[in-house]
Amino acid sequence: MAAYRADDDYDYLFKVVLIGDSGVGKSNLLSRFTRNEFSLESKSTIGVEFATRSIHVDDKIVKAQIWDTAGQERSVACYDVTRHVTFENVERWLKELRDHTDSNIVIMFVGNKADLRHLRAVSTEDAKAFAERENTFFMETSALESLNVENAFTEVLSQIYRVVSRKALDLGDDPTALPKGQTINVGSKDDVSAVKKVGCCST
Ligand SMILES: Nc1nc2c(ncn2[C@@H]2O[C@H](COP(=O)(O)OP(=O)(O)OP(=O)(O)O)[C@@H](O)[C@H]2O)c(=O)[nH]1
Ligand SMILES: [Mg+2]
Repeated sequence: MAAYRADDDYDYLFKVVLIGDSGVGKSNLLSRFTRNEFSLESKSTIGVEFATRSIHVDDKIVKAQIWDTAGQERSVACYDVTRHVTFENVERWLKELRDHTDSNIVIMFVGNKADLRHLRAVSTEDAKAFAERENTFFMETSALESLNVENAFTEVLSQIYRVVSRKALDLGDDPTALPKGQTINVGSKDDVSAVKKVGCCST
C-alpha cells in the first residue's frame, strides 16, 4: 500500500445541508469552514452551491460535501442570534423535520453572529433548552470571528460518522468496508437532484 494519501483519498463522503432564513450567515459559515474566508458584503445565494473539505475523525478521513441550500438532508439548522424570527423559523423547521424523517438524522442547531453581543435577541439559555428538548446538538458561532465554526462542522461530521458506522455494525459489516466515493445520505433516501428540484424552504 502506498504510504501517502492523494488529495481526493477519503474513507467517507458525507453530505451536509445548511438551512435557515436568508441572511443568517449560511454562506459565510460555509466559506469560513471550507476556505477560511469571510465576506462582509456577501450576496444572497441564488440556486444551489456546495463546497468540500476533508477532516480527520478518529483515524478516518471524512470528506464533507456541504450544500448551501434547503433540501432533504438537513443537518445544520442556522439562525441569527440577533433576529428572533430566524430562531422561531428553525424551531418550526426542526419540529416538522422530526415528523418526517427517521430518528437517526443528525441535526446541529447553530446560532450564528454571536459576535454581535449588543444586538443579541435570542439567549443562549433558550436555544440550549430547545436543543435539549429536541435532542439536537447546539452551538453558537461567528463566521466573522471564526468562533466555533470548525467545532460545529467537526461535531456534525463526527456524529454522522458515528451513526453511519453504528448502522454498518448493526448490519454486521465492518464500517471501514463501506464503499469509497459513495455518498451516504443520513436520514433521507433522496439524492442531490432531488434537493435541486425541491428548491429552497419548501417545507
Ligand atoms: N457580524 C456578523 N455578520 C455575519 C456573520 N455571518 C454572516 N454575516 C453577515 O450577514 C450577512 C448575510 O450573510 P450570508 O452568509 O450571505 O447569509 P445567508 O444565510 O447565506 O443568506 P442567503 O444566501 O440569503 O440565504 C452578510 O452581510 C455577512 O457578512 C457573523 O458571524 N457575524
Ligand atoms: Mg447564502
